[in-house]
Amino acid sequence: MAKIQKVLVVNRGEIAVRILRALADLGKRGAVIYSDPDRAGLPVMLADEAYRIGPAPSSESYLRSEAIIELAGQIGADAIHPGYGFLSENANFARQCREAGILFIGPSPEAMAVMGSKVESRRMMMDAGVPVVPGGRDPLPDLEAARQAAVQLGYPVMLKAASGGGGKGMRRVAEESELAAAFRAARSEAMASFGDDAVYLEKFIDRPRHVEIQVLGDQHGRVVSLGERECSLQRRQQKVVEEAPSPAVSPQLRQRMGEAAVKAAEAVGYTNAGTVEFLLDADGESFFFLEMNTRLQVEHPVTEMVTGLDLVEWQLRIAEGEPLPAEMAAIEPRGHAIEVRLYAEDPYRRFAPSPGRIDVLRLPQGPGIRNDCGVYEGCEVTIHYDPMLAKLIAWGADRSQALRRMGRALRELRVEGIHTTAALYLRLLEDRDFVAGNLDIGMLDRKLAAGELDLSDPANPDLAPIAAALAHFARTSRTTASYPGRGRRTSWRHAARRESLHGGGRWI
Ligand code: MV4
Repeated sequence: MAKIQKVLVVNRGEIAVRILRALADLGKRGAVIYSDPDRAGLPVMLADEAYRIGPAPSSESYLRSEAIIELAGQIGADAIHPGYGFLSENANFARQCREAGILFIGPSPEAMAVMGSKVESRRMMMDAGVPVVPGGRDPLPDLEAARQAAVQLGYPVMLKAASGGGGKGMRRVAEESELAAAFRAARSEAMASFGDDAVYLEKFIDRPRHVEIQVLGDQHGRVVSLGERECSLQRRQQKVVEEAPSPAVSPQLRQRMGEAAVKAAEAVGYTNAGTVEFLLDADGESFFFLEMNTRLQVEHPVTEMVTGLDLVEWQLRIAEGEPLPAEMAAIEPRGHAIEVRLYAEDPYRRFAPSPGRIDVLRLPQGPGIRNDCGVYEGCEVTIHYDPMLAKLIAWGADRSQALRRMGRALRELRVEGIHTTAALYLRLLEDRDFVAGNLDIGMLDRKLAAGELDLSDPANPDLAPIAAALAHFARTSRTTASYPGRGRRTSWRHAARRESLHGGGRWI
C-alpha cells in the first residue's frame, strides 16, 4: 500500500494539535478544518494548510461529513484523521470515506457498527468467550420478561438501552417495586436518545473500577494489548484523571485483561487503535466487558508514556498496511504516568462553564512533564465546544514520583482570565484515598457531594485567615465594587473566593 502523503485532520483543540505533531514527525503534510470561532486557534497556526468549514455549531462545521470528504478530495488528502468525538465513531462516515477513496484512520465501518450497538457487541463478546456483565443477551419484550430476568439475576439490577452507550437510558433498580416505573422511564429515555426503545437487563456492579485496555490491530490479523489505563476518577461520567498502570492491576490480572481485550478485538476483525472498557469488580479479580471505543482516546498519552510508543504514528502506519512487530505484544509498562484534564470550568461554582480570554498562560515544564494543549496565551475560549483546554501528563519511575511531579506541574501552572479545574487536582493529590490508589467510579462524586475535597489552597494554610476575613467582608458588605485589576464584573465575593486560592503572591 502507498504511503500517506497528506492527512486532513477533522477535529479541533488539543487533539488536532496532537495529530498535526505526529504528522510533522513523520514528514507528512497536515491539513485542518476550522469553524469561524476557531479561525485563530492553535491547530490553524500549526497546520500546513487550513480550511474554513462553517460557522460555530458542530452540525454546520465539524460534523459536515459530505463537505469534509469533498474538501479532502479537492486538496488531495489521502486520508482523514477524525480524532475523538465529532465523526470519529460514525460508521457511516467511515463508509463514505471508503466510497470516496479516502483512507479513514480507524477501524473498518463494520467493526465500528458492531461496537456501536450495546446488545450486538455484548452478544458478540459472549460468543467469543469475553466476560461480560451477567445479564440478558437480547432486549426485553415486556415488563413481565424484565420481572423474571431480574429475579433470576438478583437485585439490584441495571436497565440499559440496547442501542445506547454513555449512560443514557440507564436505570439502577434496587427492588421489584421500582421495576415497572424504571422500565417505562428507561424505555422512553432510550427512545428519546437513540430512536430505539429496546432495553435489556444487567446485574448491577457495586463500586467497580473503570479499567480499560489499549489495543492495536494491524491489517494482517495481529492484535496486541498495550496494557491498561485506570479511569475511575470521573465526575458525572466525565473522566478527570487517568493513569497507567492501574494501582489495582497485578501483572497476572494485566495478562488476563489483555487477553480478553485482544479476543474482543479479534472477534470483530478490529484494525487500528481501539480501547476495550471493563468494569473491574470490587473483589479486584473479576472484570466485565462494558464497551469498545473505536477511536483514539483523550487519555492515550498515559499509555504512550509507559510504553514509549507514539500511538498516532502507529495509527498511520497501520493505515498504510504496515504489520505490527511481534515484539510489541511483549511490552510491559515502564514507570507510571498520570494525566489530568484541564477544563475551562469553575470548580468553586459547581463546575460552571468559564469561557473568556486567556490573559496569562504559563505551562509547566521540566523532567517527566508533558502538556497536550490546544490553547495559547491571548486566545479566546468559547462556549461552543467541549470545555477541555489541555491535558497535563506526568511520568515517574513509580507512582509516587509521578504524583509528586504532577503536584509540581500544577503548582507551576498559571492560567489567568478564565477559571480551570486545576485547583481540584491539587486537592486530589492530597486525598488519602487517591494517594493510596483506592478508587472506584463513584469516589469523586461522593467526595464532592460530601464537601470532602475542600478547595482552599492546601499548600498555603496561612492564607486561610485572610480568606476567611475576605469571605466575611463579602457576606456582610452590600457593595459589588470591582476588585482592583480584575475587571468590572468581578465582585468582592468573587475576590474572596479567589483569595482563598492565592499562593505566594500568585494566582492559581
Ligand atoms: C454499569 C455500572 C454498574 N453496573 N453497569 C456508565 C456508562 C456506561 N457506559 C456504563 N456505565 C455503567 N454501567 C452495571 N451493570 C456502572 C456504570 C457507571 C460507570 C461506568 C464506567 C465509568 C464510570 C461510571 C460512572 C457511573 C456508572
